[in-house]
Formats: sequence, structure tokens, C-alpha cells
Amino acid sequence: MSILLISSKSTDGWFKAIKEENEEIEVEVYPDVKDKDAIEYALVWNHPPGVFDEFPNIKVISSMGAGVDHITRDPKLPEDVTITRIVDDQLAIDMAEFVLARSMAHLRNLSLHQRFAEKQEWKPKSYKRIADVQAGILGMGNLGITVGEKLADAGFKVRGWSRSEKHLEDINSFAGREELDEFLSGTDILICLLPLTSETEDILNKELFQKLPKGAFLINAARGNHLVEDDLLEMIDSEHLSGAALDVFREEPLPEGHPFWTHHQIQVTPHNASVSQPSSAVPQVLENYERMKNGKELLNVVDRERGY
Ligand code: NDP
Ligand code: OXD
Repeated sequence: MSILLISSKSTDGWFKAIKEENEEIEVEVYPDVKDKDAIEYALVWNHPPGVFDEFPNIKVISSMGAGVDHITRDPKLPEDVTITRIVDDQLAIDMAEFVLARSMAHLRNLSLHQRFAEKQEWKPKSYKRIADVQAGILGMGNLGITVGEKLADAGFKVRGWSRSEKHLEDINSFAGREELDEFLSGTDILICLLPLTSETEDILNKELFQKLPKGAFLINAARGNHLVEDDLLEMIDSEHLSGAALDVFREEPLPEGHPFWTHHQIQVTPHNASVSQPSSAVPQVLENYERMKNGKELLNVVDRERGY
């Protein structure tokens, strides 16, 4: 029995971290797999669709990250396989620090002042205060809750929207489509931390943006396919939205010449708001590997019906 690694990025860190944790475990790296029948457990990131046809005994597919849309979008995903994902405190803390940094940069007009400075222009611009701003988080899961707590600690008023109602100190909870409009109407900084599913795809669209107060700002650190790109550009250009910080894109890397690269009110980061660290994630991966071998219930299992 062995663990298979498949990734569009380097797998060296994962290989090393697994071996450091337990050097006896056999690890195979796709495509150089010696014994395909021995693979029951795969740890993957952006695998080639249909690849699991090569592994007749696959039982568990674990995402190398928190999101699983890169797995569920495979039309040839085996029916009876269990999907798991990474749920990690450090990943949530990193995301919270990213969102706090982006929120502060927005309130203090930091990218605008950077542009002025590059032209040696001395132009003080009025700024907003944390205490006067409502941050609204779409998706109050592992990441959303930690982000909400961090923003509330920093003094923001925080509200969160999810499928089910949450009871959290200092965070106002809104749930379901019926409470979405009310949630949006009081949100000055909208932070998207939803999983990408058939229900959430394209959710960041013109109709939704129009329900935000004028001047609202978007932070999308979830997935590019949540956002209808032309709607964002239209809403910024018509001055309904004041701008956006985007970490994720429909096409990654963001193609050369894409209008987001040069738009003055859009800040781009290369999908690194929060990156799973193999050393931090491998213990839960190996715990699940052991559980699978012993026929026990796995941790952080994805509900295939809901898609997250
Ligand atoms: P979770 O599964 O823990 O949380 C998802 C949240 O979204 C839950 O609160 C869930 O509601 C809510 N939700 C899902 N579907 C709906 C819906 N249709 N309507 C309303 N609420 C909904 O995910 P994580 O917090 O761990 O991760 C979120 C996403 O962040 C990942 O899927 C990934 O795409 C992205 N990500 C991005 C990174 C980056 O670097 N940019 C890094 C890591 C993750 P409920 O609580 O009721 O179930
Ligand atoms: C993840 C990501 O899903 O890095 O973990 O986007």
C-alpha cells in the first residue's frame, strides 16, 4: 500500500514532510508510479482529469489544500471514493492576516498613495477608520470564522453569511439566500471565503454588488469562478464599488494583458493569501491514511452532495 502524490506544482515538500513524519510509508509521485494497483490513497492538487482511471483501487482522494473544487470538477471522478481536505489553524491564521492587511490598505488608500509617491506627488487623501466600517464575510467556515475574529479583534464591526446560522461572539450571523440582501446592505468590505460549488459559482455579480452600499470594496480570496469579472469592472468604473483586492482568478496565472493587472482600483496577488504548509498539514493526512487502513471514519470529509 502506498500514498500517491499528484500535483501541478512541485510535490517535493509533501514528499519530504511525509517521510519526516514516517519514513516507512511508501510514497509514489505521479506519473512515475511503480505499482498502480497498490494505490489506495492520493494526495492531490489540480490533477489531470480522468487520471484516477489508472488507479483501480483508489479509496481516498485528499486535497493538498482547503478547497476541493479542483477534485470535484473532474467528470471522471470515481463514484465511491471519499474526498477529504485540509482543515488547518495555520491556514486560517494566514488568511486572516491577509484579509486584515488588505482591509487596512483599503481604508488607508495605500495603493493610491504608492502611485502618487512614484510620481513624487504630495496629495493627502482622506481615510476611513476601522470603527466606522462593517466587514461582511461570505462563508463562515474554517477560514471565515478565524478571519471574522481577527477583524473583530482589530475593531471592525463584523457580519458573516453562511448556509447555516452561526452563534459567535462579536460577529453578526446571517444565513441562507433569504438573509443575503440584509447582510449585503450593511457590508462596506465584502470578503469572499466561500467554497466553489454549483450554488456559489458566479455569486459575485452585478446584482449582488448593487445590494452593497455605494463605495463598498471587495476582497476575493476564495476562487476566481465566484466572480463575474466584467460585472466587477463595470461596478468599479461606475463608482458603485471603490475597488477590489483579488487573490484568485478564473485563469491562473492571470494572463498577460488582463485588465485586472493594470486597473488602478484593483490589487492583484498570485493566489497566495494562505498556502497549505506540508509540515503543518501532513499529520492530518497521515492520520487519515491510518484510519483508511484500519477501516475507521476519516477526518475532514467532504460532502459530495453539497460540494464542500
Ligand atoms: P469551509 O468548508 O470550512 O467553509 C465554507 C463556508 O461557506 C461555510 O460556512 C458554509 O456554510 C459556507 N457556504 C458554502 N456554500 C454556501 C452556500 N451555498 N450559501 C451560503 N454559505 C455557503 O471552507 P474553508 O473556510 O476551509 O475554505 C473556504 C475556501 O477558501 C476554500 O474552498 C478555498 O476555495 C478558499 N481558499 C483560498 C485560499 C487562498 O490562498 N486564496 C487558501 C485556502 C482556501 P455552513 O457553515 O453553513 O456549511
Ligand atoms: C486552498 C487554496 O484551497 O490554496 O487551500 O486555495
